[in-house]
Amino acid sequence: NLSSDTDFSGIKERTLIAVKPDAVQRRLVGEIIKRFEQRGFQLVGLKMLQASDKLLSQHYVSLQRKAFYSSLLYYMTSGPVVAMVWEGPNVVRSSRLMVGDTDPATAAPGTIRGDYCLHISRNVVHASDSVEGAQREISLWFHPSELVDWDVCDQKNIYHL
Ligand code: IDP
Repeated sequence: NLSSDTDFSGIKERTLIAVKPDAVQRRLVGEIIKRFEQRGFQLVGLKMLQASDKLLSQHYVSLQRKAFYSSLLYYMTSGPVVAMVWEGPNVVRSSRLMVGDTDPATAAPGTIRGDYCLHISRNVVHASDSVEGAQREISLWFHPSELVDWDVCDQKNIYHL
């Protein structure tokens, strides 16, 4: 019985995933989307945008005193980003595991960073690191009207309810 060892209470949990400018340039958008789709998560928001300094300064507010902060903003504004909201049980924790360590040098093979990049300052993807952080980031990047609440028709094949 799956439900005895896994907590599926947060089926409607959501996270912000962003394909960073290096990954857009390297045509990795489809590859990154594919991994979340194939895992069984549900796409509820998707857009391409040129992120502003204002948005990024709010997004990375906790990093403002870091030495790499200005180069991080330069990187993140160097080209378009594809921002997505994915939904599903434990999506925040699972997507962090799928994305891998912040530093690609220690990201496990099989993770997105472990498979597609080499340097911490060009690490291809963002994933929210907590449920509260995800809610904060989703509200920064998306207007509520841009998120689509829809039913997956074969949900019983993915979740044990
Ligand atoms: P995370 O993206 O894995 O959550 P954070 O510590 O929140 O990691 O850092 C945000 C982003 O800032 C990283 O994904 C990376 O792009 C960049 N970053 C973090 N640490 C460094 C560093 O030491 N040098 C350069 N860039 C860094």
